[in-house]
Amino acid sequence: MRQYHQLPLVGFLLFSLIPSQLCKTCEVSEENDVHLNSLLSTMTTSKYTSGTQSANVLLSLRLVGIQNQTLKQELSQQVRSSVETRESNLSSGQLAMIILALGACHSPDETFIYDHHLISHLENKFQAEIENMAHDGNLLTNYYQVSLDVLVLCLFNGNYSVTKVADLFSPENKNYYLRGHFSVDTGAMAVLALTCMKRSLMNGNIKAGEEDLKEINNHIASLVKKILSQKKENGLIGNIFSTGEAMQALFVSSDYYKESEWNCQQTLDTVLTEISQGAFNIPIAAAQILPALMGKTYLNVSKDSSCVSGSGNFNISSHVPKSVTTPNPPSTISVNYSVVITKTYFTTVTVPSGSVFLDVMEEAQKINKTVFGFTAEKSSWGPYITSVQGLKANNNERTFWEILSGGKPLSQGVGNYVVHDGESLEIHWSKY
Ligand code: B12
Ligand SMILES: *[C@@H]1O[C@H](CO)[C@@H](O)[C@H](O)[C@H]1NC(C)=O
Ligand SMILES: *[C@@H]1O[C@H](CO)[C@@H](O)[C@H](O)[C@H]1NC(C)=O
Ligand SMILES: *[C@@H]1O[C@H](CO)[C@@H](O)[C@H](O)[C@H]1NC(C)=O
Ligand SMILES: *[C@@H]1O[C@H](CO)[C@@H](O)[C@H](O)[C@H]1NC(C)=O
Ligand SMILES: *[C@@H]1O[C@H](CO)[C@@H](O)[C@H](O)[C@H]1NC(C)=O
Ligand SMILES: *[C@@H]1O[C@H](CO)[C@@H](O)[C@H](O)[C@H]1NC(C)=O
Ligand SMILES: *[C@@H]1O[C@H](CO)[C@@H](O)[C@H](O)[C@H]1NC(C)=O
Repeated sequence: MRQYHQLPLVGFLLFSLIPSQLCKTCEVSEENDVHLNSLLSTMTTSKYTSGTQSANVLLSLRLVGIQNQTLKQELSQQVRSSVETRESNLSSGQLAMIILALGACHSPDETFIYDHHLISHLENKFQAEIENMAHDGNLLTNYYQVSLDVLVLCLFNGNYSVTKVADLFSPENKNYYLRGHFSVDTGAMAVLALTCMKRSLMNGNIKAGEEDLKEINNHIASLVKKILSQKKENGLIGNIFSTGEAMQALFVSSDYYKESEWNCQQTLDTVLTEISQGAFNIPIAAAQILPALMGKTYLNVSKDSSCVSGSGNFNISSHVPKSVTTPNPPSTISVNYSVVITKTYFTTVTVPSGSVFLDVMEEAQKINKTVFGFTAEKSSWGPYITSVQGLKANNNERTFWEILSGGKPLSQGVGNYVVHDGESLEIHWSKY
């Protein structure tokens, strides 16, 4: 039971650091701290293959003040080399996330940002997004990334037009919606960006008309309402993977809702239960939930804060709760796999138990390459399906390959979703 000795420290830190107006009743209690250790252990033991993934994790570790220098050095090195090898190919949001991670606190990485003119590169990439939007109503990427852009330009004193941003972020814009549903992740990132702008305006750091401030206030109010409307019975907001970002948005916007409208403790309890069931078993998922659990938000990024004297000065335990294994699972399972374009193509695929969606796709591809052939790209969340039967997803046309089970969209990607015997899996040519 040695690994539990640091628990009271974390409880104490959380209690003393979360300002009371933020999240009054949210406190990770002692017996639950082991769940935070499992998040840290996921981030510590993973192999990092994408710059964005490393940046998300580095940002998270720096925000909560994790002390593992070796890990932070490694991540910082990967993030910097992703800039050096492919700066011009990074999307606007990828570059924004990289700047956020490198500049999260006062460290030598800050020099890298300025030596490589990353802020002015971001200004240009953001400008290109706006121009594409004016041209055909679509961004080069998505609203989540443009929100990241604005957040970073705001935090790092980049140049942007407040009026243009205020217009762009109108809550009625279709880009907040994916597949006809309000995207909580996107709305939350927009609230963080707008709140940063609002604070800069109020501090006099940037100048803008009275009208702009009013518009920004209205946008925040409306987005907060939409985020809260996605609150589920168990306290999750959107789904489990958007909840951390929604919590961050709600922390910084407490003036826009009544205390009775959000039970933070209930949300926190459900998240902790999900953590213990292994829901955040990939590093980027762990990275996106951790700051909120420690009462931190991306607005706490500051070049004035020290990288070494962090708050989460606790020991990482490698102890991970064992997941319950079902007794004698069948050694192979069969699923029905379909590709749906306008016509449906299907087959039965047999895979070892414990296989993921991607394994099924690979088996099907062996059966008939013409019908089930596909391509995937590595991304920060794992493999992303880019084409099936040669038909490619396209941002400008808002098309993508959607994955479903039993007719319901999955909330994990093909590399992580573990399939079950008798399941009906589908990959659908869809629009978002
Ligand atoms: C925008 C978005 C999309 C867009 C991406 C295209 C576009 N126009 O940008 C669309 C709508 C197509 C999409 C699709 C899917 N998405 Co999505 N998406 C997002 C969102 C809101 C922002 C991503 C982003 O730009 N990040 C910032 C940039 C800087 O990072 P990036 O790594 O360069 O971003 C790229 C990848 O994230 C990739 N991507 C987007 N979604 C997903 C999902 C998976 C599993 C993978 C591997 C990659 C991937 O597209 C981004 C742009 O190129 C995130 C929210 C979040 N919290 O991250 C969800 C999110 C990543 N998506 C998610 C999911 C589940 C999916 C789908 C699997 C849904 C489905 N049932 O089909 C599919 C992917 C299927 C496939 N083909 O492999 C989950 C992932 C959870 C998890 N544990 O894996 C998230 C976290 C949303 C959530 N709260 O549930 N998505
Ligand atoms: C720090 O991170 C490294 C990986 O970079 C890992 O090998 C090591 O165990 C971590 N240290 C602790 C105390 O967790
Ligand atoms: C950028 O992407 C293009 C097309 O994907 C590729 O040909 C080129 O080599 C890439 N450049 C860099 C610097 O990564
Ligand atoms: C700032 O950006 C605006 C356009 O958004 C541009 O007109 C202006 O010249 C820029 N100012 C500086 C100092 O770069
Ligand atoms: C984080 O930011 C909030 C305001 O957004 C502030 O009240 C709080 O003091 C900050 N916390 C730390 C530890 O910097
Ligand atoms: C972490 O663990 C080491 C060895 O177990 C101990 O010496 C150290 O004091 C601990 N640090 C904290 C902050 O608990
Ligand atoms: C598999 O799925 C297809 C398409 O949904 C359906 O028509 C077919 O009946 C299913 N086959 C089995 C064996 O369930
Ligand atoms: C693959 O499926 C298509 C369409 O059902 C069929 O025409 C073709 O002969 C199949 N190819 C092989 C190698 O089975």
